[in-house]
Amino acid sequence: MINKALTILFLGIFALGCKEKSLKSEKQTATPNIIFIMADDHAMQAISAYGHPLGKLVPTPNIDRIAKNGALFNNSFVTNSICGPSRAVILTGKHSHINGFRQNGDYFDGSQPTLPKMLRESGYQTAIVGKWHLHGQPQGFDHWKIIIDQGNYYNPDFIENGDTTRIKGYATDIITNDALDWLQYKRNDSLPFFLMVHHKAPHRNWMPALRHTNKYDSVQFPLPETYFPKLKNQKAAQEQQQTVYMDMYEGHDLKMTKKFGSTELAHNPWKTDFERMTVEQRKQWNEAYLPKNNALHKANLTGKDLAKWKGQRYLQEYLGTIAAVDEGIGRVLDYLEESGLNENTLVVYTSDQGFYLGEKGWFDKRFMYEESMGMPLVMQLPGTIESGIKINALVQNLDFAQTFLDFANIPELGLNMQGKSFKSLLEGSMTENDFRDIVYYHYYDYPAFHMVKKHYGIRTKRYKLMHFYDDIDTWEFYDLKNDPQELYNAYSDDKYLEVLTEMHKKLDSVQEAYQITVKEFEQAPKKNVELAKQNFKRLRGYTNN
Ligand code: SGN
Ligand code: CA
Repeated sequence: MINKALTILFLGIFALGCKEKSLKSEKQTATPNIIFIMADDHAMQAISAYGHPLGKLVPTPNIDRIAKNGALFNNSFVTNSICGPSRAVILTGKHSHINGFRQNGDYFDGSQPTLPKMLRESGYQTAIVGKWHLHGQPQGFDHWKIIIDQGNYYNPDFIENGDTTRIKGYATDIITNDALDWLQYKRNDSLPFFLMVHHKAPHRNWMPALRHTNKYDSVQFPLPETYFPKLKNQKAAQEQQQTVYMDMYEGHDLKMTKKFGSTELAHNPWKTDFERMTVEQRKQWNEAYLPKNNALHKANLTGKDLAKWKGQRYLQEYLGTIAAVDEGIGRVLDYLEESGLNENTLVVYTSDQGFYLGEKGWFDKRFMYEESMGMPLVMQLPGTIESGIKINALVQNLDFAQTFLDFANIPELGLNMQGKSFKSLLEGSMTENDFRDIVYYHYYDYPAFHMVKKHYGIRTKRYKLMHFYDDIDTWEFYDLKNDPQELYNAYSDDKYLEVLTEMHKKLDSVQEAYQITVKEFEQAPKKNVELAKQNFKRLRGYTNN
């Protein structure tokens, strides 16, 4: 009798669950929903769909799934390769000097018009979960739950509508859970939605989930040919402080320990997530790292061998951290497919900028060189975007807002923005050559971490012109066809005189079109160079000099 009652109850609950699901799948809206998933510092080289040898070694099946279902962009670029500024450009569709957020630490003026506000006013439900990094509270969102500043990987604090709570678990998983929770239970399913899912991962100091801490221990990664570069005529590149074997903190970043048998980290100037971990989490972490760190102590590496080892450890940590991002994307895609939402949802995956995985010996971003100016970008919308297409047109994060407004059938709201909708490229109604032939870039965050000097420049399909204007006043010019690794600064090469003259003209006209005035170069607050240098001390280690 009791058994029968339980069975009926169970079937009832099951039926209710199914009913809710089928109800949701019936509610398709005329304008597509938009899910914008963005990681922090995810390099294209680390995504298998891009075909780079590294990506092929450590597949990202779920990001690739989006590329297979839809489009992969080969030439997607950031306007200013640093976190907060990239996010501000995405929200406003305006360059940093217009939206006012030029460098990390600036304050985002949330009262200005933004993409989420426009979508919301036009009937979309809007939400953001994860990294914000613009200071101040998000505006224009019906729901927001964000990590504080850079946040933490383990047991991070989240602010939800003003209240701060520490949530036990791993940041990437929590952010994925929050996104799914909002999609499944919290949104009003009679409205189209715009959901931004902003992962913290794989930002420095690259802490993989406990289930992934040993994932790549036995993989031998190919280090880039340029891992030990001999740089010439590239003054800013020669003076940066983001070289893996010179500038990474051995404890904090590489999780190296002080001595054999110890779990105490080597150089570790800041608080780590270890202090936030539970006893059990810490135990599992130590079990994963102690044997591999002991092996390093035993090997007693020095010089170039140690530098190479650091490159391997960096990639193990970085790629291990990405594994959970890819799994999370898989969970979101599965839910969309199961619920039927898939048919009418534009799914976007990107990163706030690119990243160096040992090219030129580096980590981090900031430079206008290809690895950090490039952004991975894949998008799917069944029925609208043909599956498996590759787009080579020059697009930028500056274009996202207008593209999404276009998909939402309100392109007129983007009239004051500075990008261009690339919806027609996705639909196949515009050819690449008709889209755009120059992109503009401007980086301001100097002096700061990694000491990359301020610069601006333009990139066409083949050439790149850069000006480090503030400190060293140096020009660089690259022919990307003949020198894809950007090692030969051809600015003084007579062979390019004609092209260079053209490039200078283009640069002037682009700066004029984007309303960049001479005053702009004095705008960014001048910080104290000496102080910044002191804050970022170089470490011992292998040097190229
Ligand atoms: C932190 C990092 C830097 C990084 C900046 C900006 N150091 O300061 O390496 O360049 O963030 O990154 S860390 O050891 O504290 O992580 S950004 O993606 O937020 O712009
Ligand atoms: Ca970033």
